[in-house]
Amino acid sequence: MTQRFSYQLQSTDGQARQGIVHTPRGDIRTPAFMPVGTAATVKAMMPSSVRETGADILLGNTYHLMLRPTAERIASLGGLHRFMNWDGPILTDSGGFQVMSLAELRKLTEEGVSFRSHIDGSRHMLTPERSMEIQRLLGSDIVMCFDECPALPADRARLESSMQLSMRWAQRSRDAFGDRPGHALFGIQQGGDDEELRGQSAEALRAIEFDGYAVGGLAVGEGQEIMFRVLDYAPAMLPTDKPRYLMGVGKPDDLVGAVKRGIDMFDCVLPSRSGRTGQAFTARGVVNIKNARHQDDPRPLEEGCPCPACSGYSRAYLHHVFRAKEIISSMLLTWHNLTYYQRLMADMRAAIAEQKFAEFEAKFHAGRAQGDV
Ligand code: PRF
Ligand code: ZN
Repeated sequence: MTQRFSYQLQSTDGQARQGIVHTPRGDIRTPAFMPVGTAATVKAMMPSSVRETGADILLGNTYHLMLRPTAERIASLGGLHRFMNWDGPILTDSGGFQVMSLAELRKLTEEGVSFRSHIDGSRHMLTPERSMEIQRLLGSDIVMCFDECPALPADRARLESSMQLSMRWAQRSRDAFGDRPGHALFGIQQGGDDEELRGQSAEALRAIEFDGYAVGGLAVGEGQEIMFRVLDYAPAMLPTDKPRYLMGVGKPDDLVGAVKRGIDMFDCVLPSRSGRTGQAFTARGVVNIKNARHQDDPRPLEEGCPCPACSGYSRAYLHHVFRAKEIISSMLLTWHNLTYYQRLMADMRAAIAEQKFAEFEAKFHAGRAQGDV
């Protein structure tokens, strides 16, 4: 039986929304945080462990996987789910954003973007059609449109022509994706920090019709204040009966502010990357485990956290293995950070369901104000 992809809105509190995205590979409880599995792995974690942190869905990257080991190789080995041993839903980003931040000798035309690999210098071309083909070969459950994302600040002319190109590419993505029951295609709103352009972009995407809508083009240098100012109007321009995904965000307080403004899905490398650089997220703020003040501390990283780092080890141990560059340091801190992020999302879902998001938010900020973590 092919279950169709659908979004069920269950409750709202102000602009905040709580619901479920149904997919043939399982439900995604929203607001949802998607750990990043760029190279067919969430670094330092087994897929079963990622699942234990509470993740319902992972993110994969077209750009990295097309270069190594290639989409065709993954397809011939049974697709990305089987390849990386994750049987839940996978969302894949479309590649354009990563080309612009990672690849060399990039050339952008109406057709698409040509570039040289950051791995071996080989030449490649990504177009909306090729991006859809790669994401199909990977077996992605949620496919993202091929788009272009300018860094901020950018002048209006640049934002306008870039947004219009992304909307033409959105139509080409839709045409190339075709009809694939059980698989979803998300449009990506662009327009930078310009309300009128955000409106035009939303209108263009709604006319094409997608299974979900992303807010792209944020967290690209503008800072939280401007990002929140855009999120005060951008999500409401998108359909209420489809999931809304804020791409590449963010810090815990970004997630809370974005959920408050109507966002349902997030992805970010921060919890996993920080786990490898010795930064741990807690309800009272960030703990730098490399700091010498932890070297004799018998307390857990975070009291009450159910993760293996907190239930089995002291801060002194975590400090030691980080300093000694032991592999378990990355494993334990990543596990903790992903657990922290998933508990944050679960707490927000519960607060929205009980119409207590304002209370949740006050408590969230009060915990961080205590400091001294
Ligand atoms: N577009 C795509 N991927 C993205 C972004 C975008 O605008 C961002 C912006 N924060 C992160 N990842 N396709
Ligand atoms: Zn923990």
